[in-house]
Amino acid sequence: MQAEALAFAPADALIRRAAALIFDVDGTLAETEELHRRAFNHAFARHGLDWQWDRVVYKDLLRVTGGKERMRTYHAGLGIAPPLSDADIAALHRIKTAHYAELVETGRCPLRPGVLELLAAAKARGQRLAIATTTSHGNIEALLSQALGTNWAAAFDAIVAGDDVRHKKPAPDVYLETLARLKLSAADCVAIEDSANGLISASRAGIPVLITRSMFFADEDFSAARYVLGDLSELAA
Ligand code: XBP
Ligand code: MG
Repeated sequence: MQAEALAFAPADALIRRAAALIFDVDGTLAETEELHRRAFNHAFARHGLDWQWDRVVYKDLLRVTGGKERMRTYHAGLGIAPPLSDADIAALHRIKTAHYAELVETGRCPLRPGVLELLAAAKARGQRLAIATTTSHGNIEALLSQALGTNWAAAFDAIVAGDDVRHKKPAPDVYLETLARLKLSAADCVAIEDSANGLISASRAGIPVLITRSMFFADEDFSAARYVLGDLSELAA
């Protein structure tokens, strides 16, 4: 076996012996955050706000999970006006989500390298698949119906989104709910993530984590993860 393959052999073993693979969505299945960022800016312009989140600002704001929470945090940081009402935030998020779906539906957000192959290999091994994400069911549908076809959900035994739980990542809620729906113990699963918040969330649920570095989190400290890969194509074919 080549030296680089040996370097990932343990990651392969962790993946292959899991009863279930639990996938994060944004940044893990696909590099969606750049489209989210553009969708936020579209919503701000449509709402008459002169906010424009460039990649530097957005990278910092990604420490806040949840689009609505992210906008509220940004506005609070401006400290220049009364806080946006919940109705304003909800209206902005509806515009943003609709535009995000349009961007995804143009096919501009393919699955990351190795994702399709791992999904197929896991199914072939009889492993179960699940999703544990902060984003909404609508955003998951837009992305995966485009990438996997309209029947994409049939491949997953549990799909838990941000609005299904009280507390978003880094709280463990979304992973605990996924384990409950799978009726599996944390040690029998592997979480595949791309962010520090996702790593903390899955770790608090007791689930071993494999990180794939994504566009906005390329330089994060993932020392608490079991393994860190560039992307899933580094796993054995
Ligand atoms: C990433 C998030 C989401 C997205 C934006 O979720 O934190 O908030 O950035 O989507 P994950 P929404 O990595 O857990 O998939 O605007 O729908 O929140
Ligand atoms: Mg993510």
